[in-house]
Amino acid sequence: MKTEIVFALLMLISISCKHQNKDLAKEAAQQKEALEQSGNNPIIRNIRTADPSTHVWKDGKVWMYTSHDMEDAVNYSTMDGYHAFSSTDMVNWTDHGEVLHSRNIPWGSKGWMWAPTAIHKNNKYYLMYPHAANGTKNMKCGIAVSDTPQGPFKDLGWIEGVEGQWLDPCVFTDDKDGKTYLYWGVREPKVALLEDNLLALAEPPRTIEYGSDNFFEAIYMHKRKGKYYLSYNAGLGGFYAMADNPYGPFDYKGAINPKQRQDHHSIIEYKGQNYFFYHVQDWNGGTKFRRNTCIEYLYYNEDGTIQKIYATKKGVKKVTD
Ligand code: FUB
Repeated sequence: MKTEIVFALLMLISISCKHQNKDLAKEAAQQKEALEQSGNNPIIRNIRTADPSTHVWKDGKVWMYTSHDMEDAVNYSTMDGYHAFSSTDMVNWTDHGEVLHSRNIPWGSKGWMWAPTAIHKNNKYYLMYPHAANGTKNMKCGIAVSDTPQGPFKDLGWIEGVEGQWLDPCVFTDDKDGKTYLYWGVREPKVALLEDNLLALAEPPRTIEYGSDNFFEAIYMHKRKGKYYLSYNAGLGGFYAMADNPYGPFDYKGAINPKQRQDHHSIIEYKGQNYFFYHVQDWNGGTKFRRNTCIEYLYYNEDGTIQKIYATKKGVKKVTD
């Protein structure tokens, strides 16, 4: 009799453990699913943001300038201004509001405020931006200045010699000699040294050799351990090439984030970790005209090449000091 009771008790314990294990597994799966759905990407949710240009300025914060997609957009013409955001932990972002609007650009059309780029130089903060000139769809490269990273930015006109159907400028200062270069172009990447005051090109533009023919738009330049990385959108995904100087020729390296509907991106190191900023088109009713900015970790291989990156809902974790 006693043995039967003990056996029955053991059976009960075993059944209850099995249930508990099942419950725990179910809970873990639910948590995983919830995390996937409500992870940290996209990082900005109060408005639609695209084309992130990201920087670590001298206040030690990450500053991000984005273009602004409208909720009812059916093309890119209604993008009418830039927003500035800052963060110290990659998860909590302060929206500093609109820092430049098309109404404040006397030479420009309403809307058409496309992918911006930014730089800190000569103790000022500058935005450079592709914008349609008055009454046309022809884009020029505007330049605006502010004493503070959060703006507002004041338009200073445009940079002569940088024009096109669209441009996607990227401004870059070489830490080797403090020289600043402007990269831009659609289907054909271009580069030119800028004057020290940034208001004009200091030389005729050069076409960049990058070892492939898949360049489309959204050029980006960054430097790490003496190597220059030219990255861009090739239509479906970001690709890159490396060189030992800012002009190239660059050595083609292939995809960063293959087969993904992403065009503009920027890359920074913050508190010892590398990050890839980009935008997606599929969040909460998103489209190619209603985009949202996201972040992923970026890792380099020993030889300096970049490991492939895939878009996640999870994004990146909060940085602690
Ligand atoms: O985001 C607005 C414009 O769309 C960009 O400047 C172009 O590259 C295109 O992606």
